[in-house]
Amino acid sequence: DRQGHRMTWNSYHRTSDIWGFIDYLAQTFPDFCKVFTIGQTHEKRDIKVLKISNGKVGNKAVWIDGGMHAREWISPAVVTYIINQLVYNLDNEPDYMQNIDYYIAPVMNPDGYEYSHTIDRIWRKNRRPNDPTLSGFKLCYGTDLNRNFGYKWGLGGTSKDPCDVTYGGTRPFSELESKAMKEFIQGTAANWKAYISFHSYGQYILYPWGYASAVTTDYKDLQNVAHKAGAAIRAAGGPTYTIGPAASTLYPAAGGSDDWAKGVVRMKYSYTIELRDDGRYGFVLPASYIQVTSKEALAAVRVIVEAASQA
Ligand code: ING
Ligand code: ZN
Repeated sequence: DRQGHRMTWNSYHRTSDIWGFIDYLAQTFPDFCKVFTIGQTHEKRDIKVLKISNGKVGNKAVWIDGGMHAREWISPAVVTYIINQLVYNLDNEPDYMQNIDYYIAPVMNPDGYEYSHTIDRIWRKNRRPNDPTLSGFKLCYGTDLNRNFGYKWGLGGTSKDPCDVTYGGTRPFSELESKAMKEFIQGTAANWKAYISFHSYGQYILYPWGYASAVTTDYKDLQNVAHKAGAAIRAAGGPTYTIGPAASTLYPAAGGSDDWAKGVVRMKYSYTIELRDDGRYGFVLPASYIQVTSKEALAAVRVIVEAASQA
């Protein structure tokens, strides 16, 4: 194909197209883009992170991920759109956007994502088989990666039954995907200032804590930036996103990646953004919404990155 990759933002793409896209960027712009294969899944798929950086010493670092939950297809689509904008249009972005080291993982759960394309459209978890003795000798697959991170793991909103959709795993970072992410983030000498995880659906901007109804000591900063991001989404033509601490705004859920990013890594601006829609289509959002949803998400990212650049 003429572009050297198969990515578009008019349809939902499989993992192979997404890896092909970021591999192409790293090959084409080697001074600016680098792909890290941070691990492999149970089904032996790569887990990849794209670093985008102008190489300036002193850049702050921002992590963005998508596709932690298989069925939330809008998330990898939006994250790849953001990658495309950062690589091809960074000159037209404000200075604070240019002087950042971005680490972007568009598909954190490739086994689940592929399964949702081929077998079960509403699959959420990864695809590792669980120990049947934990569930009355019934063989059930998958751990909820967003319950498997190691900060207040196993508290509210997480199931101990391997057959449930919110099964948190046998221990923190029991899963290859969450472990790969943890080890990469903690093993990279970056000046982490922001964490953004894209999920769907419901149109929320959530910040810690998710494990229980409590707030961080600096929650006012996170709340202010979230409100600015919400205003930027509306200014971009988007709907109103509901803003607040995750547990009290949506529901309690321990072991989330944003709680770990905040509580352990100390990334100051840690958010989970629930993209479109409000429930009309839910997880099965038509691909015709990719571009509008991506534009508003990018507007929110700009606000969070600006805050990160000043943190
Ligand atoms: N929602 C998130 C979930 O993992 C969430 C919401 C995130 C709650 C972080 C608490 C903390 O359940 C979706 N759609 O996955
Ligand atoms: Zn999700």
